[in-house]
Amino acid sequence: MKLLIAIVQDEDANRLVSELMDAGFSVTKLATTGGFLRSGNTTLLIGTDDAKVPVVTGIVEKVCKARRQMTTAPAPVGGMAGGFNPYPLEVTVGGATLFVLSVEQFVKL
Ligand code: 2BA
Repeated sequence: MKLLIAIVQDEDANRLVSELMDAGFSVTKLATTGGFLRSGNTTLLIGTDDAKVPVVTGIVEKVCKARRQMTTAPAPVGGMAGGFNPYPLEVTVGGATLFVLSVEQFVKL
């Protein structure tokens, strides 16, 4: 068995959960925050058989879109004063960040 951890954009999350559930997968949805943008994203936990992992990744790939986003993440500046100043930066977020973990044991009590 595998546990897939999928970090996706909030805009894609509801449709992704619906498509996964329609395909027969169990899903847990968590509200999370990206460390770089410090803005909300969604993390899904999906436990499934090894053989079905490609089905899950296929659905994630179909639903989750890459988007460009502006940020004012703090970045280091030079000069005598040094320190951190915010400056605008454009980044491409997503489609999705996926981790696939082997599950040692799966128990429902
Ligand atoms: P954030 O950390 O908010 O990152 C959002 C986007 O900012 C990233 O998109 C990437 O394009 C950019 N970015 C992140 N760190 C950067 C840096 N040090 N310098 C320049 N640009 C940077 P994605 O790569 O698609 O990641 C989307 C979200 O997935 C991330 O949100 C984070 O919540 C999660 N994530 C991505 N890689 C991860 C990893 N290795 N471990 C844990 N979470 C991860």
